[in-house]
Amino acid sequence: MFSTSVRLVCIASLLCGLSGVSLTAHAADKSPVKAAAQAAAGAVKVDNAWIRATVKGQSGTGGFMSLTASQPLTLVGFSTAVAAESELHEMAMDGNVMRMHAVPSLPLPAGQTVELRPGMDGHHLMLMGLKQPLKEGDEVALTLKLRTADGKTLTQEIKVPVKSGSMTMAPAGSGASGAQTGGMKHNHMHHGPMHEAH
Ligand SMILES: [Cu+2]
Repeated sequence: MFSTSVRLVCIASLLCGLSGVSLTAHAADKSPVKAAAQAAAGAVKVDNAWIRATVKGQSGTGGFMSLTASQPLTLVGFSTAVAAESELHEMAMDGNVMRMHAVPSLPLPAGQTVELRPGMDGHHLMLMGLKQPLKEGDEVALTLKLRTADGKTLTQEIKVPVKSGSMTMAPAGSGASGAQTGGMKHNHMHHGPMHEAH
């Protein structure tokens, strides 16, 4: 079981969506900010959203997306009917171990694309206590909770497709795996057992 107060260690990259080796700095792969023409949809533009599919017995998974706010906003959380608990998570190296931990919020500066992505120094939406398996082709309704610069709370409904764990944003670690991540194996995540460290 997951506990909100316990730091989780991501072994076998199953939970946190570590995929391949993603050492690139934020600036390096930041895509140009697209002209946010359609403002009507919501306070924040959501691109490339996906949730990692689960394997049998897996109770938590990650959600990833690019967020571009049209005004200064702070992502303060999210909710979804498919998970008992939802948190914003950040990945960080602790020695040679990749860990993820909850963060209270994530700033979304106006006009800048903030990527929630697998891998080192990335953030993700953490879905815990899943009430059902999530499989490729499913679609999950999420409600993003946002705070405006003047303290108002906004919510935004989005639909996020579920994709299999081997689907990555970064190049898969076929050639250059291992060394940079403390030797963790990057096998296809939907084949790996789930490990939970403490
Ligand atoms: Cu997480």
